[in-house]
Amino acid sequence: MTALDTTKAWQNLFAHAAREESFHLREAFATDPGRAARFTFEAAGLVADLSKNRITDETLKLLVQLAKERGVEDWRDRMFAGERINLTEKRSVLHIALRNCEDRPIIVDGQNVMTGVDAVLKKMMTFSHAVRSGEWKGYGGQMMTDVVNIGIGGSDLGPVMVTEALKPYAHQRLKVHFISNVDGTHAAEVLKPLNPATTLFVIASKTFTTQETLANANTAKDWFLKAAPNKQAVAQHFVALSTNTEAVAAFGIDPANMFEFWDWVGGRYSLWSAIGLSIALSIGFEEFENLLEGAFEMDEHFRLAPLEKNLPVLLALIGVWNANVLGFPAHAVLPYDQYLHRLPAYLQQLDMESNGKSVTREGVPCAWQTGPILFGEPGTNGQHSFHQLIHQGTRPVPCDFILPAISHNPLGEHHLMLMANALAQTQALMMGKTEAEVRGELKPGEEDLLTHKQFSGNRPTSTIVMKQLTPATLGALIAMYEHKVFVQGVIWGVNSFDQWGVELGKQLAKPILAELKAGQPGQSQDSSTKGLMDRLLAWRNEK
Ligand code: G6Q
Repeated sequence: MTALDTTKAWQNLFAHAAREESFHLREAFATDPGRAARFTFEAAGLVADLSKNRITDETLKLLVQLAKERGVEDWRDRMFAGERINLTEKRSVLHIALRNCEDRPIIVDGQNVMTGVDAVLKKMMTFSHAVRSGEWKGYGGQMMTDVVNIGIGGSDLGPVMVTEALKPYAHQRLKVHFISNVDGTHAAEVLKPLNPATTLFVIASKTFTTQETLANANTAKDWFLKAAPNKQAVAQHFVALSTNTEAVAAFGIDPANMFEFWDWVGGRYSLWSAIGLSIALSIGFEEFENLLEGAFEMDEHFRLAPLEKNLPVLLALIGVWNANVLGFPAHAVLPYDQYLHRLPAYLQQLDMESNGKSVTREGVPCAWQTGPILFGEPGTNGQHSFHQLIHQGTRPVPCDFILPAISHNPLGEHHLMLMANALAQTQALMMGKTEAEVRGELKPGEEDLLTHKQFSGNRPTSTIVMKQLTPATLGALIAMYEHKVFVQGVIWGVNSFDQWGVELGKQLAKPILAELKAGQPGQSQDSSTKGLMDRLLAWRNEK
C-alpha cells in the first residue's frame, strides 16, 4: 500500500489546515446557526455531536476522501467476510461474528463460524441460568453467592468494565469479583470475605499460559481445596474460558466445564465471547444478548452506512485530523456516568494496544504519528483535577464527553447537575474566555490576573449522548469505539490486531524471576537492574 504521507488526500488535508489556520470554534458557531445540526450523527441509540471539533464541511469532505484513498471500505468488508486481515498472526478478525444476531454465515476455512458461536452461546445460557437460579450447587449443596473471574488484559478489562457499567442489572445474590494482578494482594483481598462452599471461579485465559492468570488460578485452587472435602469438588466450583483444551485439562478443570472460543477473537475484542461469561452471570443471559444486539446494530451501521454518515468512521477521521494534522498527541475519554468508571481503562487497552504501533502492515517504519495517548476519568471528578490542563495547558487535548439523559439513580437534582457540568465543560472548551470578558469580571486591583484568567478556547470535543445506559446502548458504544480504532489503524496502515509489546512482557519476567528465586542476579544483567535486584533481595533477607 502507498505510504500515507504520499496520498493526495493527506497532502490536501495539510494544505486545507494551513488555509484554516485562523479557524476558531467561537466564530464558527457565531456565524453558522446550522453547524451543530450538520455535524451531529446518529446510530444504534447514540447521538454524537461532532460540531465542537475544528472542522468545516471541507475538512469532512477531505477526510472522507482520505478514508476512500486508504481503502477503509475494502478493509471493513474484508474483516466482515472473515479474511485473515491480522497479517502478522495470520488470523481472521471476527469479534463481529460473536454478535452477528442475524446469523449471516461467515466462512473461515470452509466452515461457518456461526455454528460454533451459537453452540457456545447456548452453553453460556444454560450455565448462567443454572448458577443464577441456584440450581447449580457447590460441594456442600449450597447455591453460589460469588463469582470470581481470574484473567488479565483482554480477559479482564472488558468483563470488569461491563459488569461495573451494568450494575443496575446485576443479580441480587450473585456478586461478581475480578482478580487480575499477579500482586498477591489482589487475590488475598478478593478472597478474604468469600466462602469457598459458595464461590464459583471462572478462569479466563485465551492461551491458558499467561503467568499472572495461572498463578492466581493456582492460588485460588489451593485456597478452595483447603476447605473442600476432595478434589472432585473442583468440578462444581471451577470453569474455564479458553481456546486451549489441553492446558485447561492439565490445570485440573474438566473440559466439559470449559467454554470455548477461537483464535480469531482478539483478547481485547473478546468480551462478546465466552470471556463474557462473568457478564452473563451478573446481568443474566437475556441482558447479555441485549448487549450483543446493541453491538450488532452498530456493526450493521458501520457495515452499511455511507462514510459521510458513518459514526465510527467519522470519529476515527476526526481523531486522525486532531492527532496528525493538528498535531495533538493525546485523547481524553470523559464519561459523565459513574457506572462507566472503568471505560477509560478499557479504551486504553482497546486503542493503545491496537494502534500503539510504529511500523506499517508491510513492516516499514511509519513516518507519521499513530495511536494517541488515551486517558480519562468519570466527570465530574476529572473537572477537579486534570481538566485544568485541558482548559489552559499548552497542548490541546481532544476529548469525548459521554452522557446519558436518564440516570439509574434519580436522586434529587444530581443528574441535572451532572448534565449541566458536562455541557458547560464542552461549551467552555469551545468558547474560551477573551481578554475583554476577563476585564469585565476583574475587580479593582486584580489587573495582574488578566492573562491567568483567559482561556483560548477552540479546544476540540465530541459529545456522545444516549437516552440511558442500558446493555444495548453500552454494546453500541463499545462497538463504535472498536470500529473507530479499526478505521484509524487502516488510515495509519498498521495492524491493529497484534500486540508484540504484550508478548514481550510475557517473556521478559521469566529469566529475572528465576534469578530472584535463586537469590542472585545473573551476570548478564545491566548495572541498574542488578543494583535494584541486589537491593530488593537484601531487604527481603533482613530479619
Ligand atoms: C489482548 C492482549 C492481552 C491478553 C492478555 C491475557 O488483546 O493480547 O491483553 O488478553 O495478555 O491473555 P490470555 O487471555 O491468553 O491469558
